[in-house]
Amino acid sequence: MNDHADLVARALLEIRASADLGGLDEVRVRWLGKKGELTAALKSLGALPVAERPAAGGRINAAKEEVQAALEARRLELERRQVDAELVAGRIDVTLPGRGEERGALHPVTQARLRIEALFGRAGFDIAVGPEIEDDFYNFGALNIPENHPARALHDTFYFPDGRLLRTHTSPVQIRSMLARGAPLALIAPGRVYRCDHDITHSPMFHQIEGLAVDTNITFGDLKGTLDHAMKALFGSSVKTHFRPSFFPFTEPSAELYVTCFICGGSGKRGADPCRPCKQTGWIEVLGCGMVDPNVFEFVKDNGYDPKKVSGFAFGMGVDRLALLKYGVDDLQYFFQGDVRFLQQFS
Ligand code: 2NL
Repeated sequence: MNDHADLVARALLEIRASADLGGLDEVRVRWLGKKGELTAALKSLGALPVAERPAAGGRINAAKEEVQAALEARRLELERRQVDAELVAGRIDVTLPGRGEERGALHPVTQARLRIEALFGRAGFDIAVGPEIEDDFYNFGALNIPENHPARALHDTFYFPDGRLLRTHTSPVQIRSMLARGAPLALIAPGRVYRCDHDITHSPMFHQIEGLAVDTNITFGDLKGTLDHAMKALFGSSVKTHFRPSFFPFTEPSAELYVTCFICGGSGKRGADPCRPCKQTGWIEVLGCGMVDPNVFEFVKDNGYDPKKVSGFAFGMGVDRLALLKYGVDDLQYFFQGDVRFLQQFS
């Protein structure tokens, strides 16, 4: 009996001392293998008197089970240690500096949008956003563009089978804002807009910023002063602005805003060559604008926009086109390719 206790104690010592799974397996073979010491002890039972065999056999089996249990526990522990070591060795230190990964930059359209948002923000305009999938009412009806109005054809609208559509401008955001907030209000609505029109200078998705200011006694003079100030902040204090009559269903009167060409400085020439961005006119069209048509207020008048009491100005500009002009990019395609070498030029 002492013999067995001694054997088990020695086996347990060896098991605890084994430092890896290979060493542990050698211990297992030494004690429990075909020629192992405990196996040999079992085999020696035959030499005992028959009466003693069951008791001795039971003791040896108990010893064997104790050693087996210790081997199993040690195996699990060593396996866990091995996994831990592998995790430590393969751990990614996120605080290490990268290996020459190149930095991009904010997309020029994003930079232009942020600048425009900031400058109108300083003038007291809030930023409003809204859904890109719209109902006919918000995109057209409330903007004084009834069904069969020729302006609808110009918008090249993407329709869903259920009659909803991808907004063709961010004006519906302003309609929603007027319905939600009441007057007075001043906000700009930046966002993606969609038109089924795709060629070298048009993308079916582009970016627009519209602006709207409504209060009692807002005048065309407020429109001119605000936009003149905005253009100087955007393109430099030396640009001049110039308004020409235009037409939009949602504004009356309406105008196109031109700024002196910041490529040629208004001369129409670049050295001996004609200036291309302004087509030699010295002026570049940057946005459309006007006084909110009373018919638009009619649709929201229950929320504090009685057309007899309030007036407002509105404007809309294409951010992609402005960014092309401002940063002197000669091909719209670059804006949609995500090439980091292109973006790096704007960091
Ligand atoms: C353009 C012209 C414009 C507006 C957008 C607007 C919005 C409301 C009411 C009245 Cl809610 N007008 N927006 C007004 C004039 C022009 O955009 O050429 N955009 C690229």
